[in-house]
Amino acid sequence: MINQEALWIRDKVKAHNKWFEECIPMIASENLMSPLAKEMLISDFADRYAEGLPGKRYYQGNIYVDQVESKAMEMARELFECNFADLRPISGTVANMAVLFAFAEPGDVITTCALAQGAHISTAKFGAFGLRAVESVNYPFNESDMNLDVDGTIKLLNEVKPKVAQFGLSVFLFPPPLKELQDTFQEIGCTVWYDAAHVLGLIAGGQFQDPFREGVNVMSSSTHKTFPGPNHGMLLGHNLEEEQEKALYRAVFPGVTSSHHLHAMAALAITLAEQKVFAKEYAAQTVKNSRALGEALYERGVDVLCPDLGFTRSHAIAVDVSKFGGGKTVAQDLEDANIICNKNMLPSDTSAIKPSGIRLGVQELTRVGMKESEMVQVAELVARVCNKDPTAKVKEDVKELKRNFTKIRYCFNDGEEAYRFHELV
Ligand code: DSN
Repeated sequence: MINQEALWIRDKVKAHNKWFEECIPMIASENLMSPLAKEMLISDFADRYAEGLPGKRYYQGNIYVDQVESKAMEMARELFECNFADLRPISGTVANMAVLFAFAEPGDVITTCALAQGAHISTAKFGAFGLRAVESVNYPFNESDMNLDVDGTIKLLNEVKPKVAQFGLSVFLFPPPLKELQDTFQEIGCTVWYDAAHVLGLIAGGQFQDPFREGVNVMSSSTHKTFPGPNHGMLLGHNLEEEQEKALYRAVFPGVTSSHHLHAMAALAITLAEQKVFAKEYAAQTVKNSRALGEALYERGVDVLCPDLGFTRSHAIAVDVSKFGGGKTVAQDLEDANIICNKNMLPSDTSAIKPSGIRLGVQELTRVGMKESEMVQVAELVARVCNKDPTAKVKEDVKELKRNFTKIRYCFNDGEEAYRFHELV
């Protein structure tokens, strides 16, 4: 027996699966989990509780949970070549809150980027930074190369002497110049915090930058963007003092989590095991694809930012679509053509509601096997929408292109259907 409401919900979710199979998904913060990782989400771990660290729990029943979590912590330390890992934050923002609670008191100064420069919402006064009541100060930023102004940043750091210097963006095109800032970090004795959410998979694969070898003390992250794991979070640290490690553990539990979504933690453990094998190849292809997409769009008269710098060194590109009606209009038109992306503020924008840009990420298209030649086809489809080709017509061509790219790659179940709905009844 199954009632109408349950059937209705199920049909909607199935319809979503089918729709995404026929879409070109380019939200830069999403990805597809491997089937092996997804299996963990419907395991009995989903129904259980664990509080505290493996071996020091407040509940019984965690014999296997402890083994999985300990192994996952070990794999995370190995993959990111660091000596601290905590896999309990249930999202990237929760990981960020844990860092704030561990390393800053209300009133402390934290340096960070501004939202219009691509910073994450949690760094805003109305986000997690505001909840912790820290005083945030923004770095000087060069719009032309979408990166920090090195001399200005050194000057600012010396002036405000932050307790914590925070880096990492949601429009994360180029690595921040950490090496150039390393001496200043040492001189002022600040904690260096890197929000790796967007680029975690690239770092795992040896692309973009190596934060722990460039002066970073603590890295917070979500685990489902370029790192193709579950919707979850993670903290990593290197050469922290014992008191700092304890402060992070305490901030995670009982600070900002109770139980920590054990099924997602197990899915993250599987993804770590897979990424030890596939991260290098996947990350390299992802970056090649985003640069190819930038080039092909630019050649078609679409204003991709930073042409002189090869558009990007990550999975994402930023595009100024003001001449085509602005980010809101173009993102909606693209959705009507089954191309999914988000409107995005560019540095010169003042309104988050009516921004002039869109952000395009290629990590999911790479995950289903697309390479540089397909990026040219995707660019052509995006350019046609920008130039007001009827969306219904473009949509048919989107479906045709996607038909050959519905299988998951760079994981142990290579070639299995990526958008499959697991039928239970
Ligand atoms: N807001 C997400 C993004 O799309 O970048 C990150 O949490």
